[in-house]
Amino acid sequence: MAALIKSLLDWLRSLFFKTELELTLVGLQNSGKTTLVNVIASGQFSEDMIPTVGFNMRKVVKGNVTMKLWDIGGQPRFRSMWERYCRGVNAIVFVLDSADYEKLDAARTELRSLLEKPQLANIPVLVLGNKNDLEGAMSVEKIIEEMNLKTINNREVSCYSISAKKQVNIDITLQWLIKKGKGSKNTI
Ligand SMILES: Nc1nc2c(ncn2[C@@H]2O[C@H](COP(=O)(O)OP(=O)(O)OP(=O)(O)O)[C@@H](O)[C@H]2O)c(=O)[nH]1
Ligand SMILES: [Mg+2]
Repeated sequence: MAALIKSLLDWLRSLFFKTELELTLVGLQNSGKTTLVNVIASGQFSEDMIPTVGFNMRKVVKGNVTMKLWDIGGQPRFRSMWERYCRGVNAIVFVLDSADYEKLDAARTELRSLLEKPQLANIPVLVLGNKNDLEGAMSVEKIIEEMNLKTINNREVSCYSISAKKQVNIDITLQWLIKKGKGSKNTI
């Protein structure tokens, strides 16, 4: 009964309240950031992707939720831009290719140096181990260990294993993200 009342209240609230949130996707090149944005925006997966030059901004409206997604290029020459685009957002999404062991060291270093920036203090971080459809992809536990996520403090950190290609765990990813917009940026 309590669950029923809660879902009824959530539904009523959704009629009156709009959630706006601003998110930035970072992570090394080829990890699947643009693919994920496309999947969130339109459910479309494409094998033939062009590396992002600079950044893209996509505005996505899902029901009463409006998301502004900043998708930044992951090649080394664009990484110095990451911090600027992460300032003031509701959450930072760090996308990792969970089957690419060769780039793991670089991914760990880049995440660490980004989170050291004083301007980004306290912004929640969601680490997404993408491409879990590939053989040998790391589990969430392995990603937490390899990316030293337990040593990150003073901010909320979560980690999911996803596949943008097969649309695995995109729902829980969106739920997590949408919650970050609640409270701070709700408008009637
Ligand atoms: N198997 C598999 N391939 C994926 C998945 N997500 C993305 N890819 C592929 O990974 C490649 C790179 O994807 P992009 O979305 O361009 O990667 P990106 O992180 O935006 O790369 P940059 O823009 O260079 O930073 C493409 O060939 C995608 O089709 C996934 O979940 N599984
Ligand atoms: Mg891209």
